[in-house]
Amino acid sequence: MTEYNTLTLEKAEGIATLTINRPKMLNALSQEVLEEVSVALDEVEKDGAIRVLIVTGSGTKAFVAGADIKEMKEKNAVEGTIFSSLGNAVFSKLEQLRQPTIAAVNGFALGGGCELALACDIRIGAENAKFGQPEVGLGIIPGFGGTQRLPRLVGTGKAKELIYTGANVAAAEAYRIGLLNKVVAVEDLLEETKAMAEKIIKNSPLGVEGSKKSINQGMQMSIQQGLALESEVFGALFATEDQKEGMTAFVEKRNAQFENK
Ligand code: CO8
Repeated sequence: MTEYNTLTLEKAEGIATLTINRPKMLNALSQEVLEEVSVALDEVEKDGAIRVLIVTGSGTKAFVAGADIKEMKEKNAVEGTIFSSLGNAVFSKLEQLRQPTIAAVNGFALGGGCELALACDIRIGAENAKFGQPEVGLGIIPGFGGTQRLPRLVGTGKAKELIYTGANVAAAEAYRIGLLNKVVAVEDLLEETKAMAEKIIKNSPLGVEGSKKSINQGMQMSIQQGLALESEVFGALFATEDQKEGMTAFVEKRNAQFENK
């Protein structure tokens, strides 16, 4: 198993939990963190026993308080572009991971932290969650996908307001605008996130992964192309044993036993 310096990767009962682990720096994303997240994602992608990935931050104060400003401070234009490209490559890998992903947002999710949560499929926030894209206050713009994923999630007007003002959004408002799927008590965050993961795990892995592929790729296409993709993914599943099992179990009034084939 790979050893990580800046994160932990735990696996239990089909769920992998990736925890960014730099609590003294509020889990800020350095180059090393991004490189280790990339390796951890490869590990999860390849692990046939893992059905859902949870992404969170250590401690209760911060999910991730952004890219590491101290490390970024002296970068020049070329280095800035390289750092942004690294973050975008890693977060795209996360977005396209085979398995569904849930961000468990504990405390501050600012800048690159908000962008990390945006690259996950689903976001559950503790009552102390706070989202924001404060980059314009630092003389930069969001550089790990915020200008692209935030407007796609909450709409262009709201995304522009959040990015231009750099204002923080508390959990209840984040839920209202669709940035959070659910808000839970601080002490229940991981338990509630695991409960959602367990609901997903009860369904056919091929069905869940096919849905993710169809939604993610379809969002990049015209609706007609997206519908054609949906029909293709839908049809391919009729060649699987899990489709036979799922429908037979319904007719026989029993729970399906999916085998991921
Ligand atoms: N980077 C580096 N260190 C950080 C960061 C950060 N993003 N956030 C917090 N820390 C450090 C603090 O410096 C402090 O360290 P020290 O004890 O050595 O002084 C420690 O963490 C604790 O933080 P605070 O003392 O500041 O804690 P407070 O409770 O007073 O405040 C806040 C908490 C409000 C979260 C505050 O820490 C803060 O504002 N942090 C920065 C938030 C921010 O601006 N994030 C956006 C960063 S930019 C970004 O993410 C761009 C992404 C795209 C990059 C593109 C590349 C070109």
